[in-house]
Formats: sequence, C-alpha cells, structure tokens
Amino acid sequence: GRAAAAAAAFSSKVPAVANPLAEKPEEIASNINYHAQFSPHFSPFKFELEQAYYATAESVRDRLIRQWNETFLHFHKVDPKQTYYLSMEFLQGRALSNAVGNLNIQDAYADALRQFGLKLEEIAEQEKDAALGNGGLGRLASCFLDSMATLNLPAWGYGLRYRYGLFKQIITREGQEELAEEWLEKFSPWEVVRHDIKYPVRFFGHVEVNPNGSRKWVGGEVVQALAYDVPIPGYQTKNTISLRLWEAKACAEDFNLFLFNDGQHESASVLHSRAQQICAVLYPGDATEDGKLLRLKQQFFLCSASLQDIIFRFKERREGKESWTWSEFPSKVAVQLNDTHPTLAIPELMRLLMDDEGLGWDEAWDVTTRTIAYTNHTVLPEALEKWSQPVMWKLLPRHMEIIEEIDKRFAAMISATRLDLENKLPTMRILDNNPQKPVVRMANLCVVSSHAVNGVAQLHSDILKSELFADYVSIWPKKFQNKTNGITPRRWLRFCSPELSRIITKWLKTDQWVTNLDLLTGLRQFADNEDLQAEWLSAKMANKRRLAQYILQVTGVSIDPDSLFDIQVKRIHEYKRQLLNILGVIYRYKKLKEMSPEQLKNTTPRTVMIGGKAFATYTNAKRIVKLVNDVGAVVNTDPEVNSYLKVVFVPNYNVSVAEMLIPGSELSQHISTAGMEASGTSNMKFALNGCLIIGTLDGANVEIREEIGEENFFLFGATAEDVPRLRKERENGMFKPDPRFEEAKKFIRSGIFGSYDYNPLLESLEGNSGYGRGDYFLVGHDFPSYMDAQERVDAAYRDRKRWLKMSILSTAGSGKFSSDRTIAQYAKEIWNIEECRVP
Ligand code: T68
Repeated sequence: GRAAAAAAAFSSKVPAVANPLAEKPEEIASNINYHAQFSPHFSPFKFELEQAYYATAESVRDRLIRQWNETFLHFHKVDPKQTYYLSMEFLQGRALSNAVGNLNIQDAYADALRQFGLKLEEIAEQEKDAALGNGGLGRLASCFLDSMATLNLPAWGYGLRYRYGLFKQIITREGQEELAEEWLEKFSPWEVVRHDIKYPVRFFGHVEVNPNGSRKWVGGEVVQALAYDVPIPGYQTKNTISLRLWEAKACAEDFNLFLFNDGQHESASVLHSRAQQICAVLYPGDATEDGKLLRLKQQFFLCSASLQDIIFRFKERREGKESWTWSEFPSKVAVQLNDTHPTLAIPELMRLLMDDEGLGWDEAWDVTTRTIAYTNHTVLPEALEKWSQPVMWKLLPRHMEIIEEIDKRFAAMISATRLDLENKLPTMRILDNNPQKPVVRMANLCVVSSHAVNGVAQLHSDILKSELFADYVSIWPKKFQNKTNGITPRRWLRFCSPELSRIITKWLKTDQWVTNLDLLTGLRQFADNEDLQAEWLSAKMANKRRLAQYILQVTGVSIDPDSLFDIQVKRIHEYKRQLLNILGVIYRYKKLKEMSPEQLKNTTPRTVMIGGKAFATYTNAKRIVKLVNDVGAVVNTDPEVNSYLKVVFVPNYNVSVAEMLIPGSELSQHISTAGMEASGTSNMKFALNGCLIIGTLDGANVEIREEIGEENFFLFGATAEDVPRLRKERENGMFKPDPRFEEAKKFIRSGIFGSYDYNPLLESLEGNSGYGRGDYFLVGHDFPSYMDAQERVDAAYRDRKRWLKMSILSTAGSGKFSSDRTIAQYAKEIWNIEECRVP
C-alpha cells in the first residue's frame, strides 16, 4: 500500500545498494563503501582503520541478517524442540574474523579491503572484545553457541547485555589495576535491538491471595527487559542462531516530569537510574560475595525475561492449533542452566505456569522438572551459591513461597520413602534454616528440580557423585551425568592458526577435520615424518615470531623465538597455583645464577609467560600478579642469565590475547591442586595447537592425557584421591618440605625481587593449618615432583625430533575435545533435540 510506495520512492533516491550477498571483491568493496557513507557513525570523508572496521562489519552483518532471518523462519515453521542456554556470562571475543571465517568469505573480504589499501587482519584488530564473562564458564558458553549453530541445532543463548564487561587490567608499579571496559562506548555492529521484544520484570512487592485460593505477585517495582540479539553463524552452514541479551529499561511513565519541572532532577529519574544499574556491570565472579542484592536482581532479571520469551514463543507456535496442553511444553523446550547463576528460572517457571497460566502444582512441577537441566562447574565450597532467605523474601516473595514448598515436598518425600536418608536430610534440604544465617542452597534447588545434572569432565562428575551430591545419587541414580567440556576448533585452531591449519589439511588431504575433529587422528601415522615435522616447525616458528612481536609491543620485553615458550594463562587463583609456577621459575633463576658459562650453554633457554586477571579484592591473587612482574623485572634485566630465562607477565589476558598466545605456545601449565579444577578448557586449546602440557591429574587433563598418550604429557603431583590425606598429614605436622622449595622461598625473602612485602603470600605456604596458612593447595607437597617434571621438559625439548613428534601427537589426539562432540552429547543425552537445518 502507501508505505510500500513511499519506501520505493525513497529507495529510488539513494544509490543502488550493491548486492549484500556479493561474492566478487569489487562488489564487496562497493558494499563496504556504501556502509561507510550511509551507515555513518563518524564525520564524513574519513576512512581510517576504525571507520573501515565499522563499515566492513556492517557489510558482513548484512549477510548474517539474511541467513539469520531464514533460520528464524525455518525454526518457526518446523517447530522443533528447542534448547535455551541460560548463562550469566558469554565471553564472545571478537566477531568479525569469526564471521567471515564461518561464512567462508575471508578471501573475498581480504581482496575487497586490499582495494582500499587495507589488510583484513588489521581491520579485525580494531574490534573490542565482547567480554561479558569472567573465564572458563563464560567462554564455554560461547564455544557452545558456535557448535550449536554449526550442528544446525535449534538452540538459543540467553544472557545479559552488560554495559561494562570484564575490567581491563593494567600493570603498574603497584601491580594490577582495574579499569572499566566500555566495550559499547561507540557501538557494537553485532547486535540488533528488538524494540518490539520487551517484557516486564518485577522486584519486591507482595503476594495477593485471591478468593479462589490462587496467588498473585503484585506491587513493588517493574522494569522492562529489552532484547538485543547477536547473530551466531555456524561454520559453512546457513544456520545462524541468536544470542539474546537483555537490557533493563525503566518504563516511560517512571520518569516523573512533575518532579523534574520542580527542579528535583535526581529524584525525578531515580527509577531510571536504578533500572540502569541492573545491567551496568558484569559480576566479577570467581567465588566472591559482593553486591549481593544487585547480583540477585541480575540473576532474576535474566531468568524472568528469558522464560517469558520462551513461553511467548511456545504459545505463538501453538496459535491456531486445535488443541494443545502444557504437558507438551517439555517436548518443545529444554532449558540448560549454566551453573547455579540462573537457578531462579526454576521458581519463575513454576510461578508463570501456576499464577499466570492457571496450572496446579503437580502439573507445573512435572513440566518444570522435565524442562530444566543443570550443569555444575565447581566443587569449591566458597563458589557454591547460597542466598540469604530474608533478602530473597524481600526481593522475590512469591518465589520464596514456591521454594519453601519445593523444599517441604522434598523433605516429605524423603521421610515417606527413604528412612535411611533421614539423618542426611538437613544438608540435603534446599533451605538451610540456621537461625544465625538462614540461606537458600541454590545447587540443592537445582539438583532437586532438574531432570539432569552434569559435571564438566569425567573426574569432576565422579567427584560430584561421590562427594558434593552423593546423598542424592541413590534417589535418582540416572539423573547424574558427565559432559566433558570442549572448545570450538574454528576459533581455536582454524582461524587462530591458519598456518598450522593449512598443513593439517594438506596432510589429511581434507579440511573436514574442522567439523569432524576426530579426523585429526590421521596425523598419527605421520608423527615421525620429517617433512611434516619440518612444516610443523615452520608454522610453530611463524606463530612464535608473531607472538614475540606482540609481547614486545605490549610489554617492551624482547623474547627469543628460539627459546621454549612456556605459558600459563587463566584467572589468577590460589587453586590454579600460578604460585607454584613462579616459585619454580625463581628456583630455576637461582640455579642459572650459580652455573658456570659452560653449564649455562647446556641449559634449555625458556621464556615463561604468565597472564590472567585477579579479582579486584582477592588480595593473594593480586600479590601473585605483583610477584610475577617483580621477578620478570629482575630476571629480564640480568645480563648473566637473560638469554636463558625470561619471565613475562602478559597484561589484560582475554579471548583475543589467547588467540595470539595459544598458537605460539610449546609448553603450557595446567597445574591446579588435583580435584579442584572442574575441567579447564584452555588445556584443550593448547593441546589442539600442538602445545605440550605439564599438569596434574585434574579436570580434563586426565582425559587429555588418555587421548594423546601418557608419554606425551608431563605429569606430576598428588592425585585427587591423595589430597585429603595429605592435608591431614600436614595438619598433624608430618610434612617435610623439599630443600629446593625452601631455597626458592628464602630467595624471595632475601629481597632480591624488591621491597614489596611477600610475607603474607609465603606464609600461606607455611604452618600446618589456619586461615591463609597451612598450604591448603599443597604447593609445597607438589613442588619436588613439579621440578622433576620440568627437568623432563628441558630434556625433551633438547631433542627436537622427539619434541615435534610429541607436538604432532598432541594435536592428533585432541579430537575428543571439540565442543561439537560435547554439544552433540547434550543434544542427545539431555535435551533430546535434533538437527533442524535451513534448506
Ligand atoms: C570454570 N568456572 C571452571 N567460573 O573453573 C573450569 N564462578 O574448571 C571449567 O573448565 C569452566 O568453568 C567451564 O566448565 C568458572 O569459570 C566462573 O567464572 C564463575 C563466575 C561467577 C561465579 C563463580
């Protein structure tokens, strides 16, 4: 009608848009040029790197939007069972290089940009990382989205659109400092705001009881959840799924014009600023207890908005159908909780079903439990969420009623059917009614209310069954599963190391390994082949040189690409034992100082790189960062030894930095106290890139070692089974420290690394018990076997052929750790969903 005519008239006045799906570089160039002019974000007539990035990203986005809409329509038409992955974190990293890679248009775009005298890699580097996550848990969610799209699964991610992502780390004389990371400062070309998708989310208020006995949550404050969608393209498929991120907005009528006109500007907009706080910052996770109420609000906001959206879609797809029932819901919807952070999805689904849709308790409970599944990512007691009951009653009164009822019914069920478990009941219950500190145990709520509970590596899942959730296992033996984590081979090999990828494709005579990673085993037969080894080495060297350039640029330290590149990058945490690493380095430094020039020549030169962010109030973690930097400052400027040892703290570790470090690594350290790292995922990325691992029998290390062969893994340290006994022995004063360990500590105390007070850190390793003492993480116990393993590393590296063979075998044995395998298992064993490919 008229609108269409107006649109046609308008479009005749603007220059013809180049075909957005153009394949030819000239057409793509004109497309980019179009965006530079007509999607302006800057003053006209500028086309520098930044402008070029935005125009290129928008041109790529045009293509994504086409596939994305098709995917959405297709899912709508087929109406398959769909999975919703609820996560407080998504660590997406950069999108441009990933998108052109997945769409297989990188060469065309590189050619197009060359016409402007620009390099695609340089343009891609302009992009800021989307760092809406802290570490492994958030990155896992992002790898999962990539696999869900690539496997053509009907799946969707839900998260929050934090204005400030994870902080930016800078290193000063004081150690780590945190700066706000405003990744949205300019704007993100990778999100589309959906002004039509909005849901009210309530906080506080009270419960009203109707005459018929039904209950309704009313009053309090209401904010709007507004949807921002991020397209997630699959690899070489049309399927492009969504990551839906919610933003909190006040309702328009919440702005008090009367107060404002009266000059009371602040009070006029108090609801607006309160709404804005909800999505202002990412909770700086990793097991701390901060900003309680706001964190709880964030969690509920995610759960409520997502479930309203899921229910809306379910009903929309049922529209016009003769008859349907709510019992069909679990055959159309699977909800996966990424850790306990979105646990409130359980009572929220119950509330929506009972109070809004009129279901009875039993029916609502049946639907809820068949819909929801829960993944656990930690056994650390301090990271198990427990919310204060009074706080919850205030913020979410109706949900607390529901949680109380779930708890009551669970207890009744145990009393009625399992007398043998009565004495376990107090710790199994959801509510801990300790009058001093009554709390809700979120993990217990998840276990009781989910149809599946999984750990993230075999060892971790075994520990869940034998310890954390042991009491529940006999009630629901089949509920507990393992889903060993995985990583996407696209970002973590194909795109971050094109050199190595090319060689792999050449030797396997196929590039199918990118979506069928098990094919890498085909490299095993060539592990001794001198030609492959030579090519392998040259790819590694190229990656090492690129990394050395980067290190020089960000730290000013020049490192030798011929030295062994030894890397440990992950959040700084005592259980991850960066302290063990640096103590080892300190011991190595001391020994080098004592060597004759002749002896020095026989050592293996090493460059040790350590990176990671410490939570802002985690003092010991920050002390570790400081120590690494101080050791580096001394060692790197010591002319006697600095051609044999360099120590670099890599600042601001994030996804993009990882993409630079991992391909250039030769040895990586995964050295947590056994039983404490649920899985680890960077261990998989390093192994996939032909990097050897020095590590403990912890998390996924166990399975990696199984896959690549024990002779290709530098193992050391106590086992998870030993740990409790070793801690006991220590408490009883039975621990005898190794002289090398004492020597390293003494060297620090000598003041050689400066005047900073390292005593609190060293004291944590000493004494037999007590808070912050008694070496809870067994650094002292594992130190000697760690040093022995390091000697084996040095010896192996001196034998180039042997090392290269081990490196090839690492890659060859990494097939299992594709997130495609992990997601296929979730799809089959938990979600019961199937492929839904866009034709
Ligand atoms: C990690 N957990 C595990 N948590 O530590 C790691 N915590 O072993 C595992 O490989 C990974 O999850 C994926 O399964 C985290 O990263 C957090 O970041 C976190 C965030 C908020 C609160 C507590």
